[in-house]
Amino acid sequence: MDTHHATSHDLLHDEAYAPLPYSPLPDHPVPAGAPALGQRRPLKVCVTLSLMFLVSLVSFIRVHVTVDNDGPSMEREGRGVAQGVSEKSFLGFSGRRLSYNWTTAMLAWQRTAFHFQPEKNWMNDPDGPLFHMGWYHLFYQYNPDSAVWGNITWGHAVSRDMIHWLYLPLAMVPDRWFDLNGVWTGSATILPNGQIIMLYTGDTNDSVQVQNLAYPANLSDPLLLHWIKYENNPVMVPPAGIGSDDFRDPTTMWVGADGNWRVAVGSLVNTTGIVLVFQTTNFTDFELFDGELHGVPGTGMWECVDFYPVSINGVYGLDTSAHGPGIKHVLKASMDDNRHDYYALGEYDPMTDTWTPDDPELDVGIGLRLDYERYYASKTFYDQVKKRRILYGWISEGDIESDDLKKGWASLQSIPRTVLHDNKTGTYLLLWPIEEVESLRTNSTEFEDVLLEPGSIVPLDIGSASQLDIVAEFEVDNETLEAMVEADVIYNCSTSAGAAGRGALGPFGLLVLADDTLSELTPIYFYIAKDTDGSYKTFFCTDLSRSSLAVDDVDQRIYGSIVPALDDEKPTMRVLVDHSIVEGFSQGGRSCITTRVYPTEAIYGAARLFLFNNATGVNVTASIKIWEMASADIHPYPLDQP
Ligand code: DQQ
Repeated sequence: MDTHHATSHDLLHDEAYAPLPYSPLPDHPVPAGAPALGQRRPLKVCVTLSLMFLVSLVSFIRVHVTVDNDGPSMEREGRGVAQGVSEKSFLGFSGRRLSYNWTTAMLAWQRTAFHFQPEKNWMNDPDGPLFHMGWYHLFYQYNPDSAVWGNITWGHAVSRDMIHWLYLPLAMVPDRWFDLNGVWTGSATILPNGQIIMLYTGDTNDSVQVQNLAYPANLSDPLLLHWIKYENNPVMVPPAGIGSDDFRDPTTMWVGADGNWRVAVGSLVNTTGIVLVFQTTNFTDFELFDGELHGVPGTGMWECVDFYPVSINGVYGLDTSAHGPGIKHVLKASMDDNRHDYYALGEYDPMTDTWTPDDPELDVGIGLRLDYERYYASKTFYDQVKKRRILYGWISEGDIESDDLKKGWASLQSIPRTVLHDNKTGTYLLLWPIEEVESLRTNSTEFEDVLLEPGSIVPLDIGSASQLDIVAEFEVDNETLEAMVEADVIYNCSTSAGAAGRGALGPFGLLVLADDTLSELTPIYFYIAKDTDGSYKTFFCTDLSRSSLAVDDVDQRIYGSIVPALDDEKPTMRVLVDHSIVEGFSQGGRSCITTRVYPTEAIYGAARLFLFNNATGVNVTASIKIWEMASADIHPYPLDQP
């Protein structure tokens, strides 16, 4: 492994500010010991962001005018909604469904190198993840026929490490009356005797959502190739008062205080999202409990509920049935109304089978999110080998459906994330890419103490930047910070002008998937707001408004949230770039932002990485380490070979 080191002195110098428009400065002598930063292109470039601001403003206005002219796209109904599940595609902003003139090479670049995706066609929710006889199994919502949602079956793949994958034949297809309109989402439970119980939602021949039981035909098959659907399915039907299309996505089961097994199912009453709980002793007969595990008025239908314990001070994950002192329970639900995954920490009472949030203001659907952009229908499982809880999430496309049909595939799974209780805040979870992804790290380059003056951009000459693992730490000049009386008290990532909007203490961070001329760039950044009482808020945001020149086809919004950066913490981020996906994690995984990015210029060898500071009033110092990432090995399992 090759590691380079550079310092701010290597990158910045007196000629830091270039004239507009952006034009890299001519090359300079490279200080002894510095990396070969200038070999591929000019070395020391630091330009004002004024141009960036103007260009952004123009494109920002253009995007918003488009929305105003044509009406918000979400008013139009797309795939899934009529069938009783949430919208499955990005509908575009214009409503005109214009398609950019993509070249084959542009579309080919969008396919990822180390994220799980099927060989072709449509995928959505992760289903029934589990570990069995040496293999991690992933099932997923899959359309074998097309790159759009429909004809939903269970795709199946196995992996030794959740990074390199082998595709297996379809696990379950819609072939019985109780799932004829789709083998929808479900979860696995491994019983103490090793039996595997799979509960899933079937959309029946009459479009009623029911819960079905399936189990492996041969438990001693490590690949779990064949699945038997229980003959007398369904095992749960919509109870009285519950709509036939508001009853879906059973969780992994857990053992209650009486020794019986429980399962939770998401539902809706009026506009209140709720979780129903059933109990069973034999996995074929289920009895509905009176009342609900929990519900939150006004949040709409809860899809893909997940319910699991976390250890308050532990470093390990917990089996789903664990409860007692030192344990909190996470309740997560996917909001059908806004298609975001919300979670809350709280107390599970095993005697009443109810759950109460620690903070009612941070309740499910109104408080914290697992991720602040494109991340939905997520599901955890307990990895009994490494004693950790692992989270998968469905990453949908942020381009229009006709583009997906052109490229022949749609959607990814996130890099699996470990889930831990954040002991420092006590209110957050920490989500972090599984350690196995680090096995793909190859050449690394490190830049220490890079000074980012207000209005500067610093190119990081690391070669092509389409597959990266980046770890960055920022330090804001403390004297200026302390002296500042007030700055942007009411900041909000989504309603801000994005990375082009200049404040006293932000934005600063990274530009990923940018080209040399900055015609396309995706900023992922911090923004600090300071109140008159001396308190700070740190925001972690990403700005898609200039991520692609294909403006009519792709999502161009600005996303993000507050992330607690505690007194002894500097703003830190980790970013995984893998072609059309960028996964960002700040403060050790307290806040995550996953975006889909579709550049037309910043692709292949033209994709670049920059540091920037667009604050007006503060110097920022950055230390950053960047690894190139190898591709994962993802191909069909050689079933015909011995
Ligand atoms: N996807 C499945 C449903 C679930 C939805 C259908 C969430 O079971 O509610 O493909 O994306």
